[in-house]
Parts: sequence; C-alpha cells; structure tokens
Amino acid sequence: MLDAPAQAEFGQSFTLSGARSSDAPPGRIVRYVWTDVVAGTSAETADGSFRVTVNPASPLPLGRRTYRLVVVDDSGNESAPAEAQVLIVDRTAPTAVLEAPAQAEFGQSFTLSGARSSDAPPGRIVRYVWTDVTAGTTAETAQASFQVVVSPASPLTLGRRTYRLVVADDSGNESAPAEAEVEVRDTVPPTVVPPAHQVIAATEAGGHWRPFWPAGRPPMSAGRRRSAFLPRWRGQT
Ligand SMILES: [Ca+2]
Ligand SMILES: [Ca+2]
Repeated sequence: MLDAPAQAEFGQSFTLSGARSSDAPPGRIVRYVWTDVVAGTSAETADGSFRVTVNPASPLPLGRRTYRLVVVDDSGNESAPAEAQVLIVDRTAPTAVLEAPAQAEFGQSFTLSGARSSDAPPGRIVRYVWTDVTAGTTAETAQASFQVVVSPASPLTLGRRTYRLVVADDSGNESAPAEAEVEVRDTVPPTVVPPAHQVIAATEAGGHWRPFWPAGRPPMSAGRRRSAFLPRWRGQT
C-alpha cells in the first residue's frame, strides 16, 4: 500500500510511505520499489518510506504526479503495484509593493504602481486589487499600474489619502496588503485678473496727490481745493 500527501508545496521535498504494506507470515517484505510514473524513474529501499527529495535547481513542476510502489518479499514475490497521486501546488503568497507619488496636485490624476510586486517562481501575479482606503473604493486590474483618474467635477479633497494594494498569484494566493500615502496639495499660486475697465482710485496704495494749483493764486476753500488736485502716479510729474 502506498500513502502519499495529497499536496506538496512547489520546491519542497515530501515522503511516500509503504508502511501499511504486508506479507502473509512467514514471509516478510524486504524490498520496496518506488516509481515516479510521470518522470519514469525508479528507486529501491529496504524500508517502507521514501523521501522524494526535490532539488531546488530542478523542482517538480506544478500539477499532478503519480507514484507507484511494488513490494517484494523474502522469497522474491512481487506485489501488484499500488499508486498514489501528489498534487504539486504553489501555496506561497506573492508580495505586494505599492509605489505612489508622495504628492499630487489638486484636481490632477496620478498613477499608482505595483510593478515591484513579486511572486516566487513558478507563480506569477495575475490580479492587482487597488483600494482607496480614504474613499473606501476598490478596483481590480490585470496590469501592474492603476491611474487614479480625478474628475474635475469631483476632485479629491486636499490632504493625505491612503492607498492599498493586494496582489494575487495564478494559484489564488493573496499577498499581505501594501500601503502608500498620497498628499493632495494645492500648489498653484492664485492669479489676479482685473476686470477690463477697472478704475484704480488714486487714493489707493501706489498713488499720491500732487498739488495742481498755479502759484500765486489765492487759496481756495477746502472743497474746491480737493477737486483741484489731480492724481499723479509715483514717478510721473
Ligand atoms: Ca510472501
Ligand atoms: Ca505563489
């Protein structure tokens, strides 16, 4: 009888067991012949266990493998073959890396990147799940980048926003979340656009009064004197 783990992690060694095999007394099992049916290789042991030692340089590929055991008693009789299957799986979660601009201009779109995320071979990342933690919204892409499209009609509010990325590999393993913060800032200086026909009163800063009254004429009343003064801009005469 052959016992094997139903699943084995990619790149990891595992053990097959023939310990439940038996022979009718007075016979006893003296030889175990193990065959990797997929690879077409065989090995013999004197005891009932066999370690499938996986070389990291040439690991078993993902998928189903069939193993076969034949036991031989001390009289040379061979058993019928017993078989068991082992599914080589990727249970290693990928690693998410989220890159975002530290700052974004108010009203402007910007791009988040998960390009530095990774999964151990042979796994590969097939899904990127982006969350705007501040807004509570989530989107998925197959690509490693996501553009935060800011609508002029509803721009993101000023201040710090948190984004989160979770990546999933082709075996459905999900990474731990990675987070990045983006500060939405207003760095555009204000601009003054005066109306086309703005009249700037001479009493405002920058203007000054200059007497315009011929010398030698008798003084006028205060009211008339005010109207007789004309505004002059600094530098003018
Ligand atoms: Ca026997
Ligand atoms: Ca993986």
